[in-house]
Amino acid sequence: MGIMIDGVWHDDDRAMLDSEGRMQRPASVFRNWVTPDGAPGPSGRGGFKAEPGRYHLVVARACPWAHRTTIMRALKGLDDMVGLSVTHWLMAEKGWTFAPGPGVTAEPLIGAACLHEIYRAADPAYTGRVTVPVLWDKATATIVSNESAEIIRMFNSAFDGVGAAVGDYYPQALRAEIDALNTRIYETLNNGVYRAGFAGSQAAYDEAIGPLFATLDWLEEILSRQRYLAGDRLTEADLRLVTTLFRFDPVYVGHFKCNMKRLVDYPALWAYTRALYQMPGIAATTDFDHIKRHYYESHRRINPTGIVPRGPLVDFSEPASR
Ligand SMILES: N[C@@H](CCC(=O)N[C@@H](CS)C(=O)NCC(=O)O)C(=O)O
Repeated sequence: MGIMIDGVWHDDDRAMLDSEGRMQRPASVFRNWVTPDGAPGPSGRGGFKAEPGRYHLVVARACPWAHRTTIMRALKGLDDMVGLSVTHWLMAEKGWTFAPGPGVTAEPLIGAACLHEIYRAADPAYTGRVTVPVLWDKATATIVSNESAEIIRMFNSAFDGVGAAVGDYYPQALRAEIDALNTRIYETLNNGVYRAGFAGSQAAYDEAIGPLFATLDWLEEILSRQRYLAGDRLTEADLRLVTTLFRFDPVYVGHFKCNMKRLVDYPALWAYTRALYQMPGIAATTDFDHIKRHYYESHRRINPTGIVPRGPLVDFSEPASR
């Protein structure tokens, strides 16, 4: 892990820990929005009109935040409209790179070898973390957004007038419910696995692990009586949850010490996860090889040998009758 200061990359392995050993995730910096007519969105500045071929998404297949954006891109039929580059799975001294490897796609925008070059191209004085996902605007050669929660909202509706697939995953009538689900799931689970895994003290780990499994128990209860989190309709809340669930048994149980139970021990959650995995377009966005190798090979502070375990033997294509 590294950080960029005034447009210069520093290979600084300082973990994002506070004085009590708690991981802190800094807020994303580029917060503009693509909108149907280029008007400003809820944050940032305007000028980013939805146009086929204008935008390009940079992701790491390993990253659960980036994974939300590729799932939404697939569900909304944006594959031909928004380009895609995939980084190498290893995040080491140069941060995310485009070093050749299976499943890596080179970056056609500025010919960058490393993701930090794209941040510097967007802002020569950029200071902050260099994270995926990144939504790049080819017309103005800048980053529109590096916040996954907002990129999926743009994809959900901004391109509807220029040929996106039908489907609203953030319907007006369910927004309050989706927002409430997102808040608890983000704090205790999406980010909770990182808070447990990167904890630098027993107290910080203990603080994360209880609420994490309480949320899984709560979700199991919800999903044993209804198909999706907000009822019978697939919403953004499901897409945000499932990228963490895909990684749970392959990575978080072992690497992040989230091992009070496995996902397969939750019958409803496990069937729900498989059902989502098997929806058209979703499996193709999921690369378990990148996922496992990224976490186990990159985080040397918590896995100094870089050894990638062979298991677990879980089968996401096992039929899911729900
Ligand atoms: N809030 C961001 C978080 C993105 C994020 O933290 N991505 C991780 C990968 S899973 C990353 O690129 N980390 C690199 C770093 O922090 O140096 C979002 O949801 O888009």
